[in-house]
Amino acid sequence: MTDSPTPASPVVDVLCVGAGFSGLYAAYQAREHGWTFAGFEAAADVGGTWFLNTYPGARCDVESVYYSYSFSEELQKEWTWSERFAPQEEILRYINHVADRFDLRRYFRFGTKVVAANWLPAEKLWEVTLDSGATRRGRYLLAASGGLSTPKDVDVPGLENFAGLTVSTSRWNVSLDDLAGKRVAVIGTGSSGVQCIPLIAEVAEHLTVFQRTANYVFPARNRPLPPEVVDDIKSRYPEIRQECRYSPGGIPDRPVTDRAFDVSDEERRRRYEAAYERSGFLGVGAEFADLLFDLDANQTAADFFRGKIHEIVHDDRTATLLEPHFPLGAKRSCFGTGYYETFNRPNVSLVSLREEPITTMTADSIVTEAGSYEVDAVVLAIGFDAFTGPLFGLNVTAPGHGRLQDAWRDGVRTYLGLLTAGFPNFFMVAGPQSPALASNVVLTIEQAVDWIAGLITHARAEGHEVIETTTEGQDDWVDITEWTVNQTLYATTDSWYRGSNVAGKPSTFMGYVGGVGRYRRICEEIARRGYPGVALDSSAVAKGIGRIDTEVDG
Ligand code: NA7
Repeated sequence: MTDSPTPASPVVDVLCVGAGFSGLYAAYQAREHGWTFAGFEAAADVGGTWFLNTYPGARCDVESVYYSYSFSEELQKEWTWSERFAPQEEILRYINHVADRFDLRRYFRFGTKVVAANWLPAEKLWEVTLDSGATRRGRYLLAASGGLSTPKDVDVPGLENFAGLTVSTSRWNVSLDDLAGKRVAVIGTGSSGVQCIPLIAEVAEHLTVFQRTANYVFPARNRPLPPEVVDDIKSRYPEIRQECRYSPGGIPDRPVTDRAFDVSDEERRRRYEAAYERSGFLGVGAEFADLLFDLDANQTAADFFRGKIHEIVHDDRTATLLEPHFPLGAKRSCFGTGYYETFNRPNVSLVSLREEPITTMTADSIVTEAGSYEVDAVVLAIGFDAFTGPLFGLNVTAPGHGRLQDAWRDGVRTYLGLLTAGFPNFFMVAGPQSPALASNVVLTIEQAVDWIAGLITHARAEGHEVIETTTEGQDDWVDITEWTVNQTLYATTDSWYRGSNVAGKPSTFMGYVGGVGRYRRICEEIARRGYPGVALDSSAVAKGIGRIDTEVDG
């Protein structure tokens, strides 16, 4: 494997965008397969989302012992996570450790943005254009650009009038001290807002939280990991990882078969209390088998949760405004530390943008339909242009199909979330319509890279240069993802899962929610059958995917 172009061999096997969890593992696998690899990363170093999201309190919501690579037994033995949910700094340290441990940094050029990618049909090559104007060519193009890496365009009215400090959680470039003693506004109450709000409240003179949609914020119950727990997990890692790979969410499952109304009100309440104490993705929202499928069942969990807010928050009106009003779990729940308790502080107030939308801002205030709030600093925690934002930013273009954003004008269309019709030899790692959004994404990334490497190996072994999905194969996968999500309450709720957080974005559900294990079995079966729905040099074993078991893993 070579790490940089030479005049004699300018074409690499794999061109890759991004040096986060996906890109690093892709570089590792490329080397294992003996393929040349050239990676490009816009940021100054490895880490992807964990390099950029450095806001106070940034922390993963998947437990650290699972949110980590499983490909190397030595790596999982030697790395020790310190807390149940790892903070951003520790995850970034881990990613740096992996890059050094496996000597992967050398395959990437940092501070280098890919601004265009063009398929050259005659040469059967991709050519990427870098922000320097230079170009590179390669046989396969891998988008390892992440799902939540492109911030949503700022759509807060009048922000350009504001003269104070403005900072975004997704591009944090100040210190908490810069907010000390100031009147601070936080706009947005998704995971990012929920994590930074309690810490900002501790230093601000006054914090005003501007909430549009109240979310479910479970107590994370983060804690240090005792050495004996870590030792036990390390001694069983291979079996734990195997269980995760075939689980619904990519973390060890806690199977339940009974439904919410199978038990008495008292029993249900007792079970929710225990689940609330346990917390995590296998907490209240996973306590009964029908909670994500049946609105009435879900309502019992949502009611329980709303009661908890009122137990914590002293002011009744504030507690009522904090109540979420969509099915629990239908968009990603948040896990916070002291979130609702923060609203009991005398220096914190809540503004509901449902009651009083922002109309504009002045040099020193946020003006709503009901009044004006003087602030010195505004923290934007307004989220991301999920999945398609990073992909469209690459301006991936294939003759006859235009740019990816043209091909997906009416919505995302993929084959397994990994390929898309009309764009040969182009692969997405943990892309839209993969299980990425509803999974422990590190596992999903490993599985995607492994499957793509398997397909490339298969094609090369058969002497084929061009790999693409058929339209029929892609249509089948889109049908499967839509059928799957329509079984669930995910289909009922607006969120970045559906693209509804970005104005004008077509509403397509961005993930496959049938379960990580189910998806893996589907991918394995497709590979075993010789890749139906994939054409190699224009010939396919079957144009469509064919019959496949698509039940939803609960
Ligand atoms: P999210 O979850 O998309 O949250 C963004 C929040 O910002 C959410 O409360 C939005 O309200 C709010 N928002 C967005 N635009 C505006 C405007 N213009 N005015 C007021 N409020 C606004 O992003 P996060 O970064 O918190 O989390 C993303 C993922 O990262 C998370 O799911 C985890 O997987 C990790 P809305 O709900 O749209 O009404």
